[in-house]
Amino acid sequence: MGNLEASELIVNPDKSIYHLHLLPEQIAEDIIVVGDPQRVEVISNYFDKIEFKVSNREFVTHTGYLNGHRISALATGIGTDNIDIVMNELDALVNIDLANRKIYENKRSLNIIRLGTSGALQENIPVDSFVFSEYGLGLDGLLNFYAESDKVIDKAFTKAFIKEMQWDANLAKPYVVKCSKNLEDKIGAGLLKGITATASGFYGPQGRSLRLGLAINQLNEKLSKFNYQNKQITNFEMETSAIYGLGAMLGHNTATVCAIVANRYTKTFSSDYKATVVRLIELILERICD
Ligand code: R1P
Ligand code: URA
Repeated sequence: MGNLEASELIVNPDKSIYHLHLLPEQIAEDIIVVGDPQRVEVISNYFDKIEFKVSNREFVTHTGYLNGHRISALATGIGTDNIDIVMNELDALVNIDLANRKIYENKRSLNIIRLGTSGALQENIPVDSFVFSEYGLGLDGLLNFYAESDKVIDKAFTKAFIKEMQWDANLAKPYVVKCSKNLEDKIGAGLLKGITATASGFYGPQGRSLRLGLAINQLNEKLSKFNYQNKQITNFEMETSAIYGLGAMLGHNTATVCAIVANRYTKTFSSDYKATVVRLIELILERICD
């Protein structure tokens, strides 16, 4: 295999990777990813020692130690377009020799755990509760750009969803990818589990209408009624399907746990969602680092 060209693998003059601005030694094997850049400091405030703080654009990374366990917290910003950057560049940091522009023969796997905020689609999932994403249901279309997506998408599940929902052909083709079993076992115990729908926007793509009308009739009602092998679509957010899909294709372990800040059925929003996010961070840090 030839060297990766300058326009394809972009390395900054300081030898860091293009958007994340990170060097390979600046990330841990266990990485918590969050949408909100300010959440990174909320997480790293729990670290006993901080080794690196790096930021570029919305991509803020803090790496340090908690209970002797090396860990990174990294902000992805919002959306699967950002996840495409984050997952490919994290993978490049561990699986590509950036100096020689060559893919290493022996590949490394990262544990990538998303802690997000999310809107519940079911009446019985209250605000301020937590949901573990057993599956990511991509309504964003990102994975369809990759040849290897065929190997990681749950095709029967995806087909059933498209058929039952009578999915509009003008929208991106949906895809379903499962979380990693080892991370589900490590951090998912006792949590409500479900299918997380990843949307390509916060408003129209999640059935929200402020001044603009919606093209898809009763999207949320239909999603909440969908059932596949006794599994329901529990919640909406904007990153998980791409994290699961790219992680599976690149050989990394992935899982998402969300703090439910809105309930779309009861039309409620948390009165203090940041406190709920803090509780989620404490729970998951304990499960990763103890
Ligand atoms: C929308 O408000 C953002 O919040 C959710 C969505 O996925 C989207 O990124 O996650 P974060 O709280 O991690 O950003
Ligand atoms: N994040 C989302 O993407 N949707 C919500 O309803 C709440 C948080």
